[in-house]
Amino acid sequence: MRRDETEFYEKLAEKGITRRDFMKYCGFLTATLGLSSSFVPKVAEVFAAPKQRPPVVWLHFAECTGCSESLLRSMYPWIDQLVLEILSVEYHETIMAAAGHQAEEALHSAVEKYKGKFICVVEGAIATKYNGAYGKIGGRTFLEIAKDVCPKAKAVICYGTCSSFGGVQAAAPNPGGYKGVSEALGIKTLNIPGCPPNPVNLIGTVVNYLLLGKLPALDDLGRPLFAYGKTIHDQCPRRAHYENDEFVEEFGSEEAAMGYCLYNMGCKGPDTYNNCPIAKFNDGTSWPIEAGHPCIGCSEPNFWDKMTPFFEQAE
Ligand code: FSX
Ligand code: SF4
Ligand code: F3S
Repeated sequence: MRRDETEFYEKLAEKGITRRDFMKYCGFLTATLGLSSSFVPKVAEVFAAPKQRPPVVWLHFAECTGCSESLLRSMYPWIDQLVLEILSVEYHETIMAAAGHQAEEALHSAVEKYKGKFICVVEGAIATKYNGAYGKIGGRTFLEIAKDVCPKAKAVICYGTCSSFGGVQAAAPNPGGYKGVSEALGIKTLNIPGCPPNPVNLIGTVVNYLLLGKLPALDDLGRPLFAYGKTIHDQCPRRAHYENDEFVEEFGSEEAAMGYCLYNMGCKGPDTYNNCPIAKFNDGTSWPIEAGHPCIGCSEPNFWDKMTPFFEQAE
């Protein structure tokens, strides 16, 4: 084992994480990426013996910060360690110590130093009406900051529905003219929607990039196909209750088995592309439909307008 790899496993051990736990996570990540299990050791190596750590500038615009929280807290308590192992986060308002002018300076110098090389991760939507007056940081509008930073990045990853498609602040009547980054700037972005998105899909995207040297294949809305290639309904275990004869028999009739499905409660699973049934949240504990709540379509464009009322089906 290489020395840096030994150090990596020692660091994990200090956090109470065994090599076995780590390999289990790598297996989960490999399966999420749609790669065969022979890739598990290679995925582990991306973390344990990184050959490169791409610099990252992480921007926040109009949002609730649930996206960062989902990444840094809820899943595996040590996921933050893994993220910092493979990425060199140069600027991130939520986790950095700098504030005020110091923070502005940190952003400016990171962008100049890594021009053309850094990955820009964006959370939150951009106000476009009235020259972007609805959202400012340090006297500059979100629009000005995004126009300055995003074109200098090697790739722009929109993490969450807000930066991908506009999200809650773009809901009608949308007085600030909020838009997702791609639409606001007229650039191509890689989108990882969800409100919040699932951290495994961001980590999977980065691991794909480090392992295979390219970003994953995307659909026409810029979403990685490994995560957004199927609808929630395509993968929903509640379907089994009315599509499997044994369950139907157990329930007494197909109609009774259908009652287990949340469609009549307004479930938007048939119109929503995401991998929640497989990836789940909170260390694989559960996800909305498993917990008894219909899918509200939180990863689809304009879901606040298109998917409401959440608890009714459209006529
Ligand atoms: Fe939006 Fe994220 Fe929902 Fe919140 O940054 S996707 S409101 S979980 O925080 O952008
Ligand atoms: Fe489809 Fe929703 Fe019913 Fe699951 S609960 S089978 S996603 S309609
Ligand atoms: Fe969102 Fe539906 Fe998944 S509400 S979290 S896309 S189950």
